[in-house]
Amino acid sequence: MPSRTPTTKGRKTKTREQEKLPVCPLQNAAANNIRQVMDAEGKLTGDLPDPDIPPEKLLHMYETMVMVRAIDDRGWLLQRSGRVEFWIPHCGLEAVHNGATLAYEDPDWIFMGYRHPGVMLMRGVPLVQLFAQFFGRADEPFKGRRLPTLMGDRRYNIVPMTTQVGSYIPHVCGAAMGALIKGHDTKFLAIFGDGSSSRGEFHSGMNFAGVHKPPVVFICENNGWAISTPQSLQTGSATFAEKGDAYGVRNLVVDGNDALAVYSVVKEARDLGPDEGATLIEAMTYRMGYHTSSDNPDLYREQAEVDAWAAWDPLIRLRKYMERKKLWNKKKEDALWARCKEEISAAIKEAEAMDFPHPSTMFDDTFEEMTWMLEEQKAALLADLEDLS
Ligand SMILES: Cc1ncc(C[n+]2csc(CCOP(=O)(O)OP(=O)(O)O)c2C)c(N)n1
Repeated sequence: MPSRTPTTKGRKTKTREQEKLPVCPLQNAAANNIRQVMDAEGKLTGDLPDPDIPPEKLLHMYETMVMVRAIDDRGWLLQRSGRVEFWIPHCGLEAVHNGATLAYEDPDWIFMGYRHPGVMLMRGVPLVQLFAQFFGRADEPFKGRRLPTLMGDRRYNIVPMTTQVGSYIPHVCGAAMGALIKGHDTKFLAIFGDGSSSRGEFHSGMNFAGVHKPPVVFICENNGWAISTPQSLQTGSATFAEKGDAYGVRNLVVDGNDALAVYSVVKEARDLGPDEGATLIEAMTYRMGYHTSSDNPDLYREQAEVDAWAAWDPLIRLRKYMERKKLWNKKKEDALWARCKEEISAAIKEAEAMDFPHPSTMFDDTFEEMTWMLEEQKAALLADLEDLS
């Protein structure tokens, strides 16, 4: 785990009761009804069967997970050194979005959140395109006009998230319903955070899904926190998954740090027949890093909690599983990390050399024909820029 996990500085003294709390629910997965393939050491638990993913697919997923971790490490440094405006960390969340993407076929549509760069990489989006987005350069699908890590690309059937959390839950329902009505067999996946479950859109979407049965898998990535709001202040329910019961939506909780378990339950849900409808999967995981580069988690969470989750690192578990299968070893691991770092450096060099968008392009792509108000504002901006030059 990277060194930027919160320090102990300024922490409150814990009570004895807090000291004794089992802070990582994955330790008691069976008792908590959290579906698992492997334990912390990558050994089969006997709960879900080993999905026996073909080696080339498994390696593709693992290599992408490592790349995603390496991107997070570098992205943080780029933000701290002023080269990237903002950063949304995703360390610790690699198993959820990479495992889920592997369970989907390329023609399927994925509605992603802001902590899921592996969705793009698993689908074959070039690394330099990701960095062009992080650096706000003009030559990327959003023309340099979105916050770093708010990614997507319709050429790869990946829908970018709107910054309003949860707002895309009804959108995915509508898109899936459209496909169903047209008789397409395209499937849909949406990944959102636990904080989204407090939005009206979550409830509208679940109600729609229960009634109309669109082919959607909803993943509620429960990473413990929504900025500084813990699960206990987000919901009075024991799980986020069980909210599906109220709407007639099939639901379950999976170990979100177990890429094999995520793959298994998402694949099963994706492949359900047309009459079986949607599934709500709560992926139990943990945001190891800061909420964003503007956050300080030292102020609201305990280091003991972070440490307990570090023992369930999704990369280490999958690596140990692959070592047992004789698919992986230390030499390959070292070579992979070196390759990822090199490829990232090359992508940064290429992306930083690209042009920024012209400020006036902020008015483009809003209306087919620009309104008179926007025309006026654009003219005023151009005049100001002229004065400054
Ligand atoms: C509708 C809306 N309200 C508030 C915010 C501000 N905000 C940004 S991220 C965030 C927390 C979201 O938590 P969660 O859905 O659990 O996702 P996480 O960031 O933990 O991955 C909030 C409240 C927002 N983006 N959209």
